[in-house]
Amino acid sequence: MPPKTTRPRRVLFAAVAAAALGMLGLGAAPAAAQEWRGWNIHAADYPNGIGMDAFTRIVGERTNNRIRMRTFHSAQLGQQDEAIQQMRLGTIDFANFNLSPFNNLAPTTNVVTLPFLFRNVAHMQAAIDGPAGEAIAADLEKIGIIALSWYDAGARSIYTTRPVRTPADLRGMKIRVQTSDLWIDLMRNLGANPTPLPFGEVFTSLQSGVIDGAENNWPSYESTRHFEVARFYSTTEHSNVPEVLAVSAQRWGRLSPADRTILREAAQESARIQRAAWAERERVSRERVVAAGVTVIEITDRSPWAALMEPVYAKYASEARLAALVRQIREMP
Ligand code: BDP
Repeated sequence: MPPKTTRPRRVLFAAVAAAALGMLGLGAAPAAAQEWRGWNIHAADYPNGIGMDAFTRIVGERTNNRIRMRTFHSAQLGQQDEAIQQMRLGTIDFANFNLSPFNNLAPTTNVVTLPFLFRNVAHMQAAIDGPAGEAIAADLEKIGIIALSWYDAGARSIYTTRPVRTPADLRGMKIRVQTSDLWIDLMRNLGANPTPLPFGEVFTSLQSGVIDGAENNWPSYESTRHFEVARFYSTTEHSNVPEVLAVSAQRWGRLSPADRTILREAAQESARIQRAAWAERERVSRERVVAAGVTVIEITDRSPWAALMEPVYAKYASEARLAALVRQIREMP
């Protein structure tokens, strides 16, 4: 009979070997079903929630529910900056993020946040589905986030409690921005007083007068009911920053190549669904806020606004790699 100690040691060795193979992504997928937790800042019926629910459904179907995903909508797992930290730690497994809160962490995300860079949605999509997306995915991977596909987020415009027609009207107004240095400088150069705040605090801050306005696309302006307090929407369309559907590198590292392919393909399909839902919701949201009596101030000449953005480009896009990417995006047909 072998000594009693042999067996546990062999079991231990097998467990270590399996873990090592798993870490290398070489082992077979574990038999036990995995439960993945997903983060979404928006409500389930927002285009991004629709896209994420499609993603989790497709992954479940194609893995016979070996990978079971659940999205916690409406920021149930916290605000965006905390969620990014949780993704990096692996306590949140997947998420949809706007790229601006990565500005201070992943340099190339600054490029797609830059004001007045994209000519239109098609230009933004071509950039993010092409060179910009590649560069950003590489940067995000360095901080433990694996980009799988890109969502639309339309054009962002300024909305306020008093009418704003020119940058001069913004002078001294407290305008909420996302937590990003670029956004702070962007708003400061437009003449406003930038106030970084989490998305979930904007409504009460508008109500209590802590801020005089914010900036966002039509669907966010409408779905958050900010339009009930900030009644003037000026179509500055100053930024077209896209969004990412991403997975934590912690999870990704343990997936088999076949499962990675399933997730990538599901994410691409989810982006197509999100983009279609986005185009429709932009139209519907605009109609809803207009019907609710919002004053839309059409900014037809954006050149006085764009002219003020020179220092933002100088500060955030002058490093050779970033400047080259800006040039490449501008030269896209
Ligand atoms: C919305 C984005 C969301 C951001 C939010 C914001 O979809 O991810 O958190 O803007 O301004 O358009 O914070």
